[in-house]
Amino acid sequence: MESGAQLIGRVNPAEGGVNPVPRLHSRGFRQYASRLRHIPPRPVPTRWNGARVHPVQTSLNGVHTRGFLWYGVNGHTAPAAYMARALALARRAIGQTSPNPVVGAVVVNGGRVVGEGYHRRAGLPHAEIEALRKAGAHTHGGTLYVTLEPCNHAGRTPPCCDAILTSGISRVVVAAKDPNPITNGRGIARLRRAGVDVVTGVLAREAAALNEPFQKAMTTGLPFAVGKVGQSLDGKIATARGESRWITSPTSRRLAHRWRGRVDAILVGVNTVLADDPRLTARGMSRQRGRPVRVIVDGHLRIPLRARCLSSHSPTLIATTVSSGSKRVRLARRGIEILTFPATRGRVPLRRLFRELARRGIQSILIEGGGEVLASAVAERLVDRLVFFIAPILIGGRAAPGSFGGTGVSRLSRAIRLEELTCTRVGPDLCVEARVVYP
Ligand code: AOF
Ligand code: ZN
Repeated sequence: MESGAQLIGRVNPAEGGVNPVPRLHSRGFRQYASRLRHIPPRPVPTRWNGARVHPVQTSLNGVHTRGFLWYGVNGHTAPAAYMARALALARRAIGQTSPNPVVGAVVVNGGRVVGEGYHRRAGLPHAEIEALRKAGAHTHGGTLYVTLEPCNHAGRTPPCCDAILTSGISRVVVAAKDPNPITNGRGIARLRRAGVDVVTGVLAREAAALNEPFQKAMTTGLPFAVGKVGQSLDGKIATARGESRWITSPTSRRLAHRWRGRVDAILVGVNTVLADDPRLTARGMSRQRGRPVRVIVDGHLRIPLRARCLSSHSPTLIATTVSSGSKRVRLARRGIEILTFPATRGRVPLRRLFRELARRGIQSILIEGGGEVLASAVAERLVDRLVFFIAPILIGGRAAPGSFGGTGVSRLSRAIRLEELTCTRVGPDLCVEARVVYP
């Protein structure tokens, strides 16, 4: 599944002059590429709803897919094509809707798109409502394509199922089930009971991938976390003297910066604040208010009061184990929120912190280092994906820190494995992205 890619965005030539041609010829990449080539095409129907259809190859959000999008002849368009449109609409709101999912919807009647819409922000109408409103009087007997199962509960907005039933829509095509326990199949069941023809599973994988943070938060109470590393080819994140700016190229850094625009929070350890003094903002990105939240893990409150991440641009949260002191008071006076946890082996218990963040509606986190925080987050099984920007330089030195600190694993059999590896060239650097598999 191209999941993390949805969250952090594929490396895309349109996004900051990234080299579009993967020039990697490592064994891993060759194996990956040949695996892709050997995926057998999925069986695609040649008829749908009485119309002859033919398969096409296409690319969704830069992710090459095959065999699932097909256009009909005789003026008919197959459901996956409308669903692809609904997914494209949903993508417009990535980074804007939390704690809600991104959702898109299209209303089709008589072979024509008569309305479309997407969920713009929590508290605003759901995607179906937007699309039905646009369709106006043309909903009767029509088909609604929606990327997430319609809700059947009154939350910040009334149940979408009610609006669908009143509108006279006769068929609803759903991509993915809503993982929210309050819906989870109930929306589909309600529509069916009322006599609506409900088709499920159209582009389900793509739709689920789009809302992986929402899915993880709903089902586990933890945010979806992506660890980002900028390192030399020999795995170092600074020299032995502590110099770390800059190892990777401006192109890589620009790309990484864009990802800040898509997550609910950016998390770093205090060592990164002391070494790099980053601002940790998503400058120039249109964002939901108060996002991304900056989270600093600082067990002993070592953060300098003049650190740039304490500026008022976006909210900052410090996770610590220090329960009193004048620094606490001064930080609090400046509006910095401090979360205090009982120390676990002298450190902030990250799992407890992550639970608290999810409780506050933070569903996606970009962990930007350093090596100690990343190692702890991986050791606590909190990291879902990793992205490495690897600069073609060697730093060396026994005392130079590596991208993962901590104590490491004692046996190779306990090594953390990475799956679904992709390698791309980003300017002069390599970008390796993968899913973390815990033993
Ligand atoms: C839909 N269409 O566009 C979205 C849905 O508080 P509310 O009323 O906004 O409800 C939020 C929940 O509704 C959210 O957790 C998810 O289960 C569902 N989101 N459902 O039918 C939409 N955004
Ligand atoms: Zn709804």
